[in-house]
Amino acid sequence: MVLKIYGHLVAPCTQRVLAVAEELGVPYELVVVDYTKNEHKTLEYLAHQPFGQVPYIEDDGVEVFESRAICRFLALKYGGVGTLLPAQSDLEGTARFEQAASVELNDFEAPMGLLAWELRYKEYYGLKADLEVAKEHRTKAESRLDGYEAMLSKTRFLAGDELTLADLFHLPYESLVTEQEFDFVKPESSRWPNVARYKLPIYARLQ
Ligand SMILES: N[C@@H](CCC(=O)N[C@@H](CS)C(=O)NCC(=O)O)C(=O)O
Repeated sequence: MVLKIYGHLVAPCTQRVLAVAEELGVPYELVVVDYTKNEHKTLEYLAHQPFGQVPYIEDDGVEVFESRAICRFLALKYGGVGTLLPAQSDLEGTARFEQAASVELNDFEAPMGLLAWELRYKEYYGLKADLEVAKEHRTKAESRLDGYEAMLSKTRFLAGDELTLADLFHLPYESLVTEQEFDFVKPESSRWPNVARYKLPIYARLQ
């Protein structure tokens, strides 16, 4: 049976899973869970995703929720080991990968998720964006990019010189950083030239 991804196209965590399925070339069906209609809070849905969030997947009888766990599962199952995920025997590669994945979750997703909530998703719930709060999240996100710049001055991608899932995990916020005009469009004039250089091959995957 084809992989089923239960989620919503506008949800960053669903976009993350879709991007990785596309990268691995795995056929899938997107089953739309309309969270603007609270479909993710029904008892039936909660039996699959106990936090009432999207996405979760069902693949040959295996159910997984948490977007990054899903991506790891897909990479393990569909040929991503040795490319998007280091082989288990590669101790240093695994450590570098987990380091990069942790940076994405704690130093990128944390402020960007709050910024996205303020500027994009509040309106789905009939709430108004608070631009002062958004500014604080943006400042925090920018300060984290200084750390990215230091890491990316040493390696081409976050976990080394090859692209991994840790890089792809950043994809859902591409349109937000573009819309917010974060200063990493042109490597030659950016405050973070290595981040600017880094983002190009990753974001090219969205075209
Ligand atoms: N850590 C979870 C987060 C999932 C999550 O927060 N999903 C959001 C959409 S990106 C959601 O369902 N929000 C609606 C809600 O929490 O009610 C993951 O990575 O899958």
